Amino acid sequence: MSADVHGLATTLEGAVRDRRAIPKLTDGADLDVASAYAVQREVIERRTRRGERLAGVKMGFTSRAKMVQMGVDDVIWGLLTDAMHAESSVDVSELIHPRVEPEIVYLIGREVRSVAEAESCVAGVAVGYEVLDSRYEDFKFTLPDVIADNASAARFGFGGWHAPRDLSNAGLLMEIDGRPVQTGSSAAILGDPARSLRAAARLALSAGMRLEPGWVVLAGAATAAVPLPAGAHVRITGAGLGSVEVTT
Ligand code: OOG
Repeated sequence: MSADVHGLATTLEGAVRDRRAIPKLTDGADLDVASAYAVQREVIERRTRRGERLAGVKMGFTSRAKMVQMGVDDVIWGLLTDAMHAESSVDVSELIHPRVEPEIVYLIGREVRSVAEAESCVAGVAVGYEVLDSRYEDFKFTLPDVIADNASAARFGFGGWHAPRDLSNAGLLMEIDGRPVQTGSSAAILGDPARSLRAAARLALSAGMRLEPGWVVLAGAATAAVPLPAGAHVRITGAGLGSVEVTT
């Protein structure tokens, strides 16, 4: 691992602080997937040292629509902190060029000690949203770039919790200002978002972590992401899961 993990973490933090997109890291540095995860971890550890708490994980590139949109073809993860949890409004002036996408969200009720028990550790499911804000110019990146950038994670929210259930084919609708902008099915998430949950458990275990009680797992978008302007009212509805609304 020859990448300057600390220097690259500082570069990414600078983009967040200045709300200014930067050229992708691989333009100037040799970055493989392992070093990219080390950069991601460093940025998150700096946040937790400043008092933020880990709140869960997000999965990325779990759907064909997203892989095609972003030109990437591997499942990745990012780490969420409580400061990214947005409840019902997002101040887009704090972000660079935000996009929003619908999500299936799992609530972890019990520590996940193995991939096999992941589903039995779920306490609830909800429909949610994720606001992505790539720190790179034009949302253009390679796989190591987006991993280092915590899978573009910026803000997230979710609706009311429902009892765990089969989500292998739940319809999802995203509306902005009352206009439908994306429709899809949870089946687009690796065929069943439960697979994404198991992948999250596997990635956590291989990183020496465990999904913890109270954490959320964002299973990944079922549709492409759309630009999120100021003054917007977004509603995401999931069949049988109610809806979640967010204003900007
Ligand atoms: C990376 C994040 C991808 C998803 O749901 O696939 C992601 C990006 O597109 O900027 O969160």
